[in-house]
Amino acid sequence: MNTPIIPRRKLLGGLAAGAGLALTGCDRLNESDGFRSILRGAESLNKASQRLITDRAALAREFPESAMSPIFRMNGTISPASDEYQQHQREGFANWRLKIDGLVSKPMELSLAQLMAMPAREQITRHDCVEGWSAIGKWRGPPLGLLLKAAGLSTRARYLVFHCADFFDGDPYYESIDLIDAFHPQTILAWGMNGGMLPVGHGAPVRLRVERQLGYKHAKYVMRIEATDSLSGIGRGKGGYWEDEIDYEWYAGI
Ligand SMILES: Nc1nc2c(c(=O)[nH]1)N[C@H]1C(S)=C(S)[C@@H](COP(=O)(O)O)O[C@H]1N2
Ligand SMILES: [Mo]
Repeated sequence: MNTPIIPRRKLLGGLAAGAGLALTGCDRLNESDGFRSILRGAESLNKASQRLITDRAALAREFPESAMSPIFRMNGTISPASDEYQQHQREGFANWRLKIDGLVSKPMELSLAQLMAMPAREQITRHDCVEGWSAIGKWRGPPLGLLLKAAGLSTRARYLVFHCADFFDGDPYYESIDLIDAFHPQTILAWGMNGGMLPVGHGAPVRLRVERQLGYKHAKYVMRIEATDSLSGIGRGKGGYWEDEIDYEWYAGI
C-alpha cells in the first residue's frame, strides 16, 4: 500500500483549515442537516488521520536478550567492492566520514568516533526480509532525529535519502524514508550490533535501522544522508534501489 506522505502539522492544519472554511458566515447553514453532516465528515476525517499518524508512531516490538538469533543472516551486499570502501575498511574506518547534506542549514561530516560519542539507543528487534526470513538482533546507535536536528533540517525537507557505498548489478544502492519514520524513536543509525561493532557483512560502519519497515529499507554502508523535498531526481525516481529495480513498494511498513 502506498500511504501518502504528509507531515503531521500540514495534515492536521489542512483539515482544520478546511473545516474552518466550511464554517465561515453560514448561520443558516448552521442549522441545516447538510451542515451537520459536513461537520460529521470533518470529524471522522480528523479521527482517521489521527489513527494514521498514531499507527505510524507506534513502536516496533522489542525482545529480551534471550530471544536474539544465534545466527543473523547477511543479505544483499556483504562486502562493498569499491576501492574507496575497501580502503576505509583497511583503516578501520578512521578516515571515513558520514555526510549529511541537502535541505539542511548546517551540512555535516561526522567521523565514526563522533557518531559513537552521541547519545545512543539500544534495541533488540526483529528484522523481516521481504524474501521471507526473519532474525532478531541488538542494534545500537544515535537516533536519526538527533542528527537531523544537529544538521538543521529545513522545514522544506520531506524525505531522507541514504546513499550507500555498494553497487548492486551496477547501480548504487540507496533508500529513502519520510519524516515520520526519520523521527520515529526507534529509527537509529546503528554502529553497533549484538554488543560489538557492526560487522562489514551487516553494513559497517553504519546502517539504518527503521524498525517499522521491511528489511530492504534498512540501508547498509551509509555514506551520505541527503534531505530532499522530492525523490524524482534520485536514482530512477522511485525512492530506492529495489523500488527502481523490481517495483518493491516504497512504503514497506510492518
Ligand atoms: N547498502 C545495502 N543495504 C541493504 C542491502 C544491500 O544489498 N545493500 N540489502 C537490504 C536487504 S534486502 C536486507 S534484508 C538487509 C539485510 O541486512 P543484513 O545483511 O544485516 O541481514 O539489508 C538491506 N540493506
Ligand atoms: Mo531483504
